[in-house]
Amino acid sequence: MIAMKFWKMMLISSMMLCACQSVDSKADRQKFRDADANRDGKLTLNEANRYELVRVFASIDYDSSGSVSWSEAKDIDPDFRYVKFQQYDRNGDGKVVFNEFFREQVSKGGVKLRFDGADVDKDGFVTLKEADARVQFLQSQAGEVME
Ligand SMILES: [Ca+2]
Ligand SMILES: [Ca+2]
Ligand SMILES: [Ca+2]
Repeated sequence: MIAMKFWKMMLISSMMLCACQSVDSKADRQKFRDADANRDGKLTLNEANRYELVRVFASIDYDSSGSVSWSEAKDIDPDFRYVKFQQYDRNGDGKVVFNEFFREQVSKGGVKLRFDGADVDKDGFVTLKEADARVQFLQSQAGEVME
């Protein structure tokens, strides 16, 4: 198993605002539609957080039990501290359920930085057009890095 830093999962996960892994803009558009929960053609930070964090959570919850145990967290990041796990586990039952994970991540900003980066006109929404532009920008950056 690949050891990944717990908090880096956020950066690695492939959302349309990231596009680090994906160079398929069709797939990115599908992700945008999936993330747009109320189908109004634009994403709020809350929609972006929910969409991305559901995926991150699912990738940490290896046995698909609906919660992340201490051993699952430890598998992903051997350096992950128990005190941090306790921060996530608000009710102290030894399991981190999605709502606990979500609250903790959002309290740290969630995907806010990337969201703000994509929200070019700063109206609090990321439109498909803005998401497309962001993907193209990131692809051009990735191209430069590879040269
Ligand atoms: Ca689990
Ligand atoms: Ca718990
Ligand atoms: Ca906008």
